[in-house]
Amino acid sequence: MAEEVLVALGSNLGDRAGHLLGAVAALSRLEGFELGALSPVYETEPVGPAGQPPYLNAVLAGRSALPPEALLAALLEIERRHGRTRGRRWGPRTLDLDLLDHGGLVLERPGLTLPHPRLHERPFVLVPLVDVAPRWRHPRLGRTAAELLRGLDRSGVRPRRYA
Ligand code: A4P
Ligand code: MG
Repeated sequence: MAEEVLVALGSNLGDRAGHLLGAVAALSRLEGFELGALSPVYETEPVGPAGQPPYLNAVLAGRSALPPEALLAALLEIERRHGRTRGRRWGPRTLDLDLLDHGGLVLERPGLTLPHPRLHERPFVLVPLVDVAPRWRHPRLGRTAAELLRGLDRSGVRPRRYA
């Protein structure tokens, strides 16, 4: 049975929008995955080591017949095809795909923690999460993304405007 899943997308190197859209296209072709809503793309100040370029971030909702480990393996493979190399923790990257939630599962295994362990403290994840899943609740904390955002500084997360 397919589960509702949420995937966070981030890029701060190269053709950032191209990497995000390439990931969405790759997921649309993934057997056992059905594309749902895609949030707007936000330009966000980097969290982590100083001196990195700004990120583009978005969140994608979908349904997955793949178990969480298999979906994560597919996400890592898509990252790899987009030239992702693993350097510094939280360092710059062409494409970062994080599995935020998989059907409300709570688990901690080597290589996979669900829900994503840092999502509740990151405005660059929570702002687009409100867009695609306003009724979603954090499986451990029981709060919606909008509730989790209260008290966090979201000034570093800006919708891209071209006017
Ligand atoms: N892993 C475990 N659980 C998960 C999960 N739920 N989803 C493991 C995805 N991966 C999960 O990740 C390291 C390992 O985490 C993976 O191999 C997987 O087995 P990684 O992507 O190689 O390392 P990372 O991304 O450098 O570290 P980490 O801790 O995942 O960083 P984050 O939390 O992803 O943060 N600032 C802005 N503005 N926007 C961003 O998108 N991203 C980061 C990275 C830092 N600063 C940012 C942004
Ligand atoms: Mg990651």
